[in-house]
Amino acid sequence: MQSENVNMVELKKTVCPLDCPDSCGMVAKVENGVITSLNGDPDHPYTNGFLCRKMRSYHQRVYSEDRILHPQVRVGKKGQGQFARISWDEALTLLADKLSHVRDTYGGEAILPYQYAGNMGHLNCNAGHALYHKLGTSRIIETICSAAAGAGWSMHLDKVPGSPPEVAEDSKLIVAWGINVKVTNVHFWQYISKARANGSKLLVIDPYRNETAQSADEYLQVLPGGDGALALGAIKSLLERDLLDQQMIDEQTTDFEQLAAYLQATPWQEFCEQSGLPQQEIERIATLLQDNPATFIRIGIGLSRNSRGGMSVRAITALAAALGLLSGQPGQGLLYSSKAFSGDSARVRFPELLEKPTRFINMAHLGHALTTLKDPIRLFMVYSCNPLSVAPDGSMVRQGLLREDLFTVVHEQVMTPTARYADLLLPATTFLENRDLYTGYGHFQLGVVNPVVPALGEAKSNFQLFQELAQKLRFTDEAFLQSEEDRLASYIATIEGLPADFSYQREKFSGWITSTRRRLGESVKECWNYSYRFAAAGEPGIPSIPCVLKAAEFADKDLCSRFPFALITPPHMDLLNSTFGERYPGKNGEVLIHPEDAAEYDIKEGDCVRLSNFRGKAERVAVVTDATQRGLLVAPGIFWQTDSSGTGINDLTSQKVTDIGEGPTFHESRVQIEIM
Ligand SMILES: Nc1nc2c(c(=O)[nH]1)N[C@H]1C(S)=C(S)[C@@H](COP(=O)(O)OP(=O)(O)OC[C@H]3O[C@@H](n4cnc5c(=O)[nH]c(N)nc54)[C@H](O)[C@@H]3O)O[C@H]1N2
Ligand SMILES: Nc1nc2c(c(=O)[nH]1)N[C@H]1C(S)=C(S)[C@@H](COP(=O)(O)OP(=O)(O)OC[C@H]3O[C@@H](n4cnc5c(=O)[nH]c(N)nc54)[C@H](O)[C@@H]3O)O[C@H]1N2
Ligand code: SF4
Ligand SMILES: [Mo]
Repeated sequence: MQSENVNMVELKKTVCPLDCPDSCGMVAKVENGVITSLNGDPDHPYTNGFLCRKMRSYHQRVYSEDRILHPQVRVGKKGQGQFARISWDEALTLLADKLSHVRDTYGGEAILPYQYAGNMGHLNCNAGHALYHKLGTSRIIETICSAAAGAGWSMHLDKVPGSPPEVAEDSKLIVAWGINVKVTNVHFWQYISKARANGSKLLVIDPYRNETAQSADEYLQVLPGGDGALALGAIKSLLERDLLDQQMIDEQTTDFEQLAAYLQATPWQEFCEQSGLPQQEIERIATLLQDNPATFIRIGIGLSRNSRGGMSVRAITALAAALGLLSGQPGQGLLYSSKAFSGDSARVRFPELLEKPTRFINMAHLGHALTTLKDPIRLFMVYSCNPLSVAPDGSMVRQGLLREDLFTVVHEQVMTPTARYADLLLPATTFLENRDLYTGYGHFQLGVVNPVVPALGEAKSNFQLFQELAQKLRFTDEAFLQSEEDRLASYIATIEGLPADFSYQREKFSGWITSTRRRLGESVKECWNYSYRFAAAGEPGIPSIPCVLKAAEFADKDLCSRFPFALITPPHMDLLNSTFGERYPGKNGEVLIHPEDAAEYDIKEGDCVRLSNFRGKAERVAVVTDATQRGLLVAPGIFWQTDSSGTGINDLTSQKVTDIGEGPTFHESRVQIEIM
């Protein structure tokens, strides 16, 4: 911490807590106890002084009238958002009684905790698990974001960390594959810029010409879900032309011959049909990659949010391995997630408190869990998450939240669409009021921060809430007696990736720790003693080698004839998933439609349109553009459900899951479109 005038103005360091690969270092200016500005930390090696525009004004959110600052109980009908203030003691007593009652009457599994990464701090993100384990609640499988991509990566690369992003600075070709760097990973752009200043090219592979593609040297328009076919087609092309380095493959990988046999035996037609690209185009991309040994592939999570998502990631890692991009030469890289640090999650989640195993519920199946699940959920407890907006099949989630026999608890900062359905609403702190530990998944830095300002109103951090609730329930296990410092110290002691001389001392710690798991100038084989495996033993029914798959909902003839458009729902520049939705009241967002489709449906730029399918409907404003392809609608951003429409984009998405990892398929819905 630096100080200019100790009593009046302070500059305090913190870290952005949002679910974003950049995990920025920030500097908050505090004047007379009030935060007056937020900037990127110039000392942070990845942030380099720059913050995205969403976060530069976050302090306004902290002090805004939208903040929930006191515990409240519902007084109106479910979903109306009418509440009456109560004290914390009343709130904790009510909640402790409800939890005990539900557990004693229906069993612990009738309680469903639901949290995600509204706050990525290790302390607060995992704050509820100890209590849930102790109560024997149902447990969620945390699939909603990267389960498919993660499963795809680990099938072939196990725990191998991604390449450091700064390696891309020396690349000659950077591939942004299913990632909208300019929107979702803005700090990676600095390396792209530097590389391009030295003659490097940027290739974007995406179903629509997103913000990043518009600034790229080359854009390749793939069919949604067609990436596996493209990546495998590229290997096939190199194989057929005998352009692969067999010696490198023998030294650094295993089982290539199995993949080669499959590729040789499979006709080109399959690769072309599924990717939507002619053979010559796939061959041209293969040649481009082969001609640029210094290639860095940045894999996004976007390409994994469909029925073939895990396979797409698998196939791209296979292409990278076949090209020798795991060799560690300058500019060579493959990054999906940095996996820079890994700690023992038991130190923050305490699975040992669970007396006997309890049922798991996939986050993607929330609609089902709240409506038709046998042995129903009676108490639903949400924190760091806005499931009514972000979970797939939103109309089923809403039906569940309307159940009179469901008691819903929401711990929130602002009145989200989910919070409006709470029976008990609890005020949450923001990261600027918290102490926590953050590690990024797009870079290799770790930071521990103190609160920048004290908690506003009666807001409590997740950690504080659950510790106090445990006290109310008279739980005396060590986990519930720990202070923030106890838990942080216990967890940090298990983190891999910290320098050997690192010591955690609360008062002295500030700044950034760079992971020792950063691979520079070494191959994956040399660094991790790991050979890339082209064939991996997966679950039953999962092919061991990457292969071409056909789509599920997108190719369902029954659905295609009723719902002629494919829909993908990628992120928006000004939102972070649904966070910041309160800044855009009444806004439904836009939908991109190709000019020829628009002409056929007589849709003009700016028309209000209704997208619908058998799950539900959502309203958007039409943008007529050839940035998208024929037959594909693109609806960026999870804007909050508006009072007028009552629905959001996830009313259209399905509870179907990905090929591996059980992830949601946010980018694979069939819909129809009409003018309103
Ligand atoms: N501004 C902003 N930043 C964010 C977020 C946000 O909401 N807003 N969300 C954050 C979170 S939680 C996450 S997980 C990350 C996600 O960020 P990304 O990894 O970028 O993933 P997505 O955002 O789902 O989609 C990125 C791109 O994938 C494309 N895509 C969709 N389907 C396919 C496909 O089948 N193939 C290919 N090649 N491309 C496809 C989309 O069109 C989009 O351009 O971003 C984080 N950062
Ligand atoms: N259609 C579609 N749906 C998607 C996606 C998509 O691309 N398309 N992306 C998916 C992805 S990748 C993700 S990760 C999920 C994310 O979904 P969520 O995890 O729900 O993330 P957010 O929408 O950012 O909402 C987080 C909420 O937590 C609150 N919050 C923040 N910090 C704290 C805290 O410390 N304590 C408490 N109690 N609350 C806090 C915020 O105010 C905010 O309302 O959405 C998924 N949904
Ligand atoms: S949302 Fe991402 S880019 Fe923006 S400040 Fe946070 S970590 Fe940085
Ligand atoms: Mo995510």
